[in-house]
Amino acid sequence: GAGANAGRGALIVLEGLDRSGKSSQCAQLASFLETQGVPVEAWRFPDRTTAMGQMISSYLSCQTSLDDAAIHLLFSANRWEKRSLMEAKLKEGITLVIDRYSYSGVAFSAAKGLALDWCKAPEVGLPAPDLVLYLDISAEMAAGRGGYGGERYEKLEFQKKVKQKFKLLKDAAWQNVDATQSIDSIQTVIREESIKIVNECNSGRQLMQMW
Ligand code: 2DT
Ligand code: MG
Repeated sequence: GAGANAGRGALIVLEGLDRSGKSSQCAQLASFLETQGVPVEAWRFPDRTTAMGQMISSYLSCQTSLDDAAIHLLFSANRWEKRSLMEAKLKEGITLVIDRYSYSGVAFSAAKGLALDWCKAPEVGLPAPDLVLYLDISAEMAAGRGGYGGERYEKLEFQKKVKQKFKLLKDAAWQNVDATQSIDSIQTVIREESIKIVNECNSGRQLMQMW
C-alpha cells in the first residue's frame, strides 16, 4: 500500500541444507508478513518455471548431465533473468522472501570442488539480500528427518561438504538461526528479524549488490 509503506521492500533470503526447514519457514513467514500488512511475495531459486529453470530441473532429477561449471553458470543465469523483476518489486514496496539464493549457488558448486572465488564471480552485481537467515543444522540431523527425494545433491556425504562451504559465506546480512529448535521457535526468531529489516528498508535502507 501507499502512505505508511511508501519505502522499498526488503530482500529476505532463507538458506540452509536440504531438509533444514527452509520451505515451510518461508511460507509461514510470507503469510505472517501479509497479516502484518506488509506487501510480500514468496520466491524460490532455482526458479524451475523458466526455460533455464527447466534445464536445471532436468539436471537435478538426473535426467541430463552437465559440466559442473556449466550448471553453475546456469543457476546463476536463472537469478540474473529475474534481476530486473526483483528490483522492480522491491522498488514498488514489495518484500521478497526467497528460498535459496547465491549462497546455495556457491556452496553447492564449491562442494563439488570448484574454486570458491570462481563460483562467486557470476553473482557479483545481483541485488544483495538485506537479511540472510541461515537455518543451521548438521547434515546428519537434516538427513535423519527423512524425506530426501531422489535429487542429485540429496546425499549425506555431499550435504556435509555443502555445510562446510556455507560457513565460508557469512557476510554482513547473514544471521544464523538454530534450526534444531521447534518449528514455532524458529518461526518466532525469523519473524522478529524480518520485521526489523522490513522496517529498515521501508525507511530508506539502501539496496546493496552482491558481494
Ligand atoms: P531445491 O531443493 O530448493 O529446489 O534446490 N542449488 C540451488 C544449486 O546448486 N545452485 C543454486 O544456485 C541454487 C539456488 C540446491 C534444488 C537444489 O539445487 C541446489 C538444491
Ligand atoms: Mg531439494
